[in-house]
Amino acid sequence: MKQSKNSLHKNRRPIAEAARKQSVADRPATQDESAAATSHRTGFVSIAGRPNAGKSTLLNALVGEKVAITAHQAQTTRTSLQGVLTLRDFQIIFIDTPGIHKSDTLFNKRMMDTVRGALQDRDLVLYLADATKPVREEDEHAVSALGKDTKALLVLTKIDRVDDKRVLLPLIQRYTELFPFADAVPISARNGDGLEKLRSIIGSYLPEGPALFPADYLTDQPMRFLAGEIIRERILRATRDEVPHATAILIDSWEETPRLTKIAATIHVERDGQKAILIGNQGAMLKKIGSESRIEIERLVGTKVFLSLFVKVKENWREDPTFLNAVDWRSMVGSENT
Ligand SMILES: Nc1nc2c(ncn2[C@@H]2O[C@H](COP(=O)(O)OP(=O)(O)OP(=O)(O)O)[C@@H](O)[C@H]2O)c(=O)[nH]1
Ligand SMILES: [Mg+2]
Repeated sequence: MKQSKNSLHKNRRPIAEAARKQSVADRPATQDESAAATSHRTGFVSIAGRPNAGKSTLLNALVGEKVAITAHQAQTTRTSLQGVLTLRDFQIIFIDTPGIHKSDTLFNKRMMDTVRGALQDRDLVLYLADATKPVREEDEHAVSALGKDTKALLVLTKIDRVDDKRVLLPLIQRYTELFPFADAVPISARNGDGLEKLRSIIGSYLPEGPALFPADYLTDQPMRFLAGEIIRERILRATRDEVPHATAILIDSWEETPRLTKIAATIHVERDGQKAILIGNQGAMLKKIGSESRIEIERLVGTKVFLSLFVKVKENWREDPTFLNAVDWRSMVGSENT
């Protein structure tokens, strides 16, 4: 990473500023830019794999900023999201995706639809597999999500936890029997091993073309989404078992003034017991989640933040099409009937 561990800024500019530039980014390149771009490469690269493989951690390491939340629980990422890496000779638009698993709830089925969409029409797919784990049936199932015409690299993750590197070759061979991967790269997003090599291999697969986004553009995620995800990450880290999976955050209101951002959000859970856990003894848990989230959101938006959190039980929301349809997962906003 180029900057400090807690950095939420690119070139010392808040993500907020970069995100607001989105409309500028959508403009077509001018003739001058196109002419100057003969050796420049730009492409879309999706990051896929089983839950917990290290996809979001790799995305953050590749772009050098935290654009996606991560956690030791499976199924942390719930929708596809962008992280853009701009270097002198190329721009890579990475798309992080939810982990591929056999979906049980309606909510999970929709997550898998998102993955399928994110794997189509890409210049390259990085298929991530945890190098500390043997290949199982779930891995075969996940690899089968790659379309037969997909150009994909196998990325073996977490090699900082593999003492005997001789296990990597048989793993690569096994995965290559499942899919004709164009190349295989062992990496550790934690200590940076293999990332430089990965970046340059990715670069070689990108088509020539001008940059699509300004150099400081980082992500397509709206502020509300980023704030909602920060709250969810705090919950993922503070709770266990079913609570993280049963949690959905919706931003109820967002008021900005130059020095203060007032945010109200509702944490939906499925049962009374989960609500009690989230509120905690005399409200201690909710207070902790609220204050930790507020500090991180303040870094994100660049103003003081006043954050109000509410907890609400919405029974079985993961199976409830009305609730799922009413929520826009990209902006974390629900309609009245949520
Ligand atoms: N030791 C080590 N741990 C890692 C590495 N990369 C990721 N992890 C850990 O693996 C866990 C899962 O990481 P994520 O990046 O959230 O995994 P993911 O594939 O995005 O997971 P989902 O969003 O649930 O599909 C976290 O606890 C990370 O800290 C790595 O290179 N080394
Ligand atoms: Mg993830």
